[in-house]
Amino acid sequence: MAEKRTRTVCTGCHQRCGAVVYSEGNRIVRIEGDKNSPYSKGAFCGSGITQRYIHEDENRVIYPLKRVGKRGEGKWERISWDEALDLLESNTKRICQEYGPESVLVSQGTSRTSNDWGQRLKSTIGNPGWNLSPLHVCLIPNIMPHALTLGAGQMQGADVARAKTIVLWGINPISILSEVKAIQKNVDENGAKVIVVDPRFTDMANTADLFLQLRPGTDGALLLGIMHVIIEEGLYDADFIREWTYGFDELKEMLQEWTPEKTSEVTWVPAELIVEAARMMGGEKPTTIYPMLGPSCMHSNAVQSGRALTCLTVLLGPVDVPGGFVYIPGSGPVTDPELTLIPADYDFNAPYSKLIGKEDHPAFAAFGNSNVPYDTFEAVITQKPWPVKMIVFVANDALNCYEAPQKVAEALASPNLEFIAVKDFYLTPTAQMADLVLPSADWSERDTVDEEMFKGLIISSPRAVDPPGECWDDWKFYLEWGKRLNPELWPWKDEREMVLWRIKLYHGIELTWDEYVERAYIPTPAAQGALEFEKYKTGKLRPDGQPGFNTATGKLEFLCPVMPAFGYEPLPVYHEPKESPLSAPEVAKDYPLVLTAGFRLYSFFHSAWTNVPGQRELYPYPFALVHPTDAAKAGIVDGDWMEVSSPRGAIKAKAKVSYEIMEGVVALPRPGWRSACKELGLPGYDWEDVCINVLIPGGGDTTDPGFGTAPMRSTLCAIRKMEE
Ligand SMILES: Nc1nc2c(c(=O)[nH]1)N[C@H]1C(S)=C(S)[C@@H](COP(=O)(O)OP(=O)(O)OC[C@H]3O[C@@H](n4cnc5c(=O)[nH]c(N)nc54)[C@H](O)[C@@H]3O)O[C@H]1N2
Ligand SMILES: Nc1nc2c(c(=O)[nH]1)N[C@H]1C(S)=C(S)[C@@H](COP(=O)(O)OP(=O)(O)OC[C@H]3O[C@@H](n4cnc5c(=O)[nH]c(N)nc54)[C@H](O)[C@@H]3O)O[C@H]1N2
Ligand code: SF4
Ligand SMILES: [Mo]
Repeated sequence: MAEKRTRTVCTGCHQRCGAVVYSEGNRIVRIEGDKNSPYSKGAFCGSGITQRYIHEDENRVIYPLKRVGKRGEGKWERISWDEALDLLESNTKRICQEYGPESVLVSQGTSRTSNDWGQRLKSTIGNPGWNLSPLHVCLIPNIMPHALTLGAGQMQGADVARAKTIVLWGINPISILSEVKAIQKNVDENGAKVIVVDPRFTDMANTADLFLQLRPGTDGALLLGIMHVIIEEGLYDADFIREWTYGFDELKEMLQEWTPEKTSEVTWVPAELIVEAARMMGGEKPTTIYPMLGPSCMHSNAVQSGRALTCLTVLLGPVDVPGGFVYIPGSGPVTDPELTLIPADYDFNAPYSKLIGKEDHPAFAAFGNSNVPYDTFEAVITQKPWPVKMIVFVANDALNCYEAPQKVAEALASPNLEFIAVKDFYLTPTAQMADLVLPSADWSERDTVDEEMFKGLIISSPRAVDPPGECWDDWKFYLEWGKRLNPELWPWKDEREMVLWRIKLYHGIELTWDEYVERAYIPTPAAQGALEFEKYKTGKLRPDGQPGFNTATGKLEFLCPVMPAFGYEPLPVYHEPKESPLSAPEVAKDYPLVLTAGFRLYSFFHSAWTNVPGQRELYPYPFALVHPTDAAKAGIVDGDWMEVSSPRGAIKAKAKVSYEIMEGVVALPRPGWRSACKELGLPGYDWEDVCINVLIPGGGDTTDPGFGTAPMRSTLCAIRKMEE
């Protein structure tokens, strides 16, 4: 049989590596990295290669399944897509009519396949926005401070390839593999310095010039301490600060108390390292800071830590220079109103916007455009502020994703929730609670790709093989569901038409399908724009075309006058995490260790792929990183099963006793080890037994005030050896 070669894109994670898939008939025989990909340049990882396995995995759901027994009982009947769409259509229409569109929610996990088409579907229902998603903990708490301090609606803007000093702040090299290459090249060729700030000894810490190991959740304090030294030692550009920033004197005043000694007490970072870090950052400039989830996404003080981080970026300015913080117009999620059907002036905090939790967490409504997850699951149970009657989960294993899964489980089991659909590859813990399960095509089996806008390039992603059974692309699913609700809003014949229409809409480029596939990596106008610098001098950062920044004052804001509207101080004030040895000494008596839950592993994407032998081999069991001193105190040795508990509950994990984590801290990795791996004879585990979020509080005053961010990376826990 002739071998077919297809160049496409792996969407196994957000890297979007170029892939070359070789197939025979409908079987994948091997996969290679695409050397022509401008990002991955031929690199490819084990997770991407799992595609071969997933394509043929007999445990996949490959037909629509309807529940026939009681909810959660595991009795299913195969139905046709037509019947599945009938069920979706009738429930959507009935519930919208009886209770209003705000009673129908669509939930998505991390950005996977169809952010914008999902938005269009929600607008079609009449309930616009992201609806339900983990955006309260995933990177949007980074975007808000960037937008407010810097006037840049970006996650970050680190030009790591040209910086002289690179600060990797709470970022896992796993999540930025292609940029790691650029960093290494910069280090090797230009002698760039690297500073790593993380409670965990990451792979980049290994070769860094300076490694600051801090107590989780104290990033805000460390940032203030570093800024204190920078100002004290005059390591900033006074002209730039005078001309382009707002509130410097107030910041300076506030920083007075943040001496290296005080900062050290709070953060557990030695005072001399704080001084050294400040000198290194303020010395060889441009310095660029690259943050991810660590500092400002999963703490009760997340947003103010993010504010402090962006203030340090400003203090290390000028910004928008090669090697510094760079403004990339047009980057970020795709929100074109013509596609999402959300009007450009739609205000998610206005009375007409029906978002659960927005009164308590107005910043999340404004920047996350979503219902607050915990409050939403609670609303299912209490039916307040209004009943939630239907949730469709697309690429989201809610029981393994959100804080306090105990509450999620209660909601999913509640008869108040009249209809649950899950679209996934597998019968996940969440899918097992569904009324309808919908089979899904993975990247080698579909013609669509999302997120190309993030990279400023159009990347074509044709299918290499056909999906098994009746697995549908998520785009096709939205198209067919949308047609049932309002065909005028969904005029396309198929996904390919949607792809081409979208490219024309965003980029003004008209292509045929063959051209699109053939040209592969197509530069967009936005990609050209990224090469310009100091755009604030030429009015290119503001909608009114005036010089300055797109902030309330037109300047970079150390003092941010908009913050109080969201319930925060205008300066980046440090607040202790709400459950820490300092803020909750009573709790700390029983739970003396600080817990950070969720760092990424190479072989798994969130809860997925613990069934795949090549991936599971690397991390066969749920585990926790424990410092040797803490392990010894608890009589635990490497490989012991432990109970890790918090005031919310307990899970089990094997001890990985290692200096990788700092003393006094326990770190749990993200996956839930939910699936058995039959080839290796390794079990799957119930979420009640191993899901890290069992330990995390939800709702009430446990979260970041304006944002509703759950403190997944800074609470308290205890460890105890378990008998096998
Ligand atoms: N404690 C703690 N909790 C966390 C985190 C943490 O660090 N700590 N991280 C949080 C973050 S940042 C995020 S983004 C969330 C992510 O949470 P989720 O997005 O829910 O996690 P995943 O397991 O990636 O995805 C859910 C499901 O999508 C399925 N899937 C994969 N690709 C596709 C596809 O193309 N189509 C369809 N239909 N299904 C697909 C997978 O099989 C999986 O079951 O978790 C959050 N939860
Ligand atoms: N292989 C793989 N890749 C992934 C994912 C995956 O599940 N698997 N998930 C994807 C998703 S949705 C996201 S959002 C990104 C996340 O990407 P990252 O944020 O880069 O990855 P994490 O490992 O979640 O967290 C980054 C670092 O934060 C550290 N950390 C923990 N607590 C603290 C703290 O209090 N302060 C500081 N400064 N650091 C802390 C952790 O030790 C970790 O090294 O990864 C994406 N890429
Ligand atoms: S899973 Fe691996 S190969 Fe696929 S995009 Fe991510 S890093 Fe690239
Ligand atoms: Mo995420």
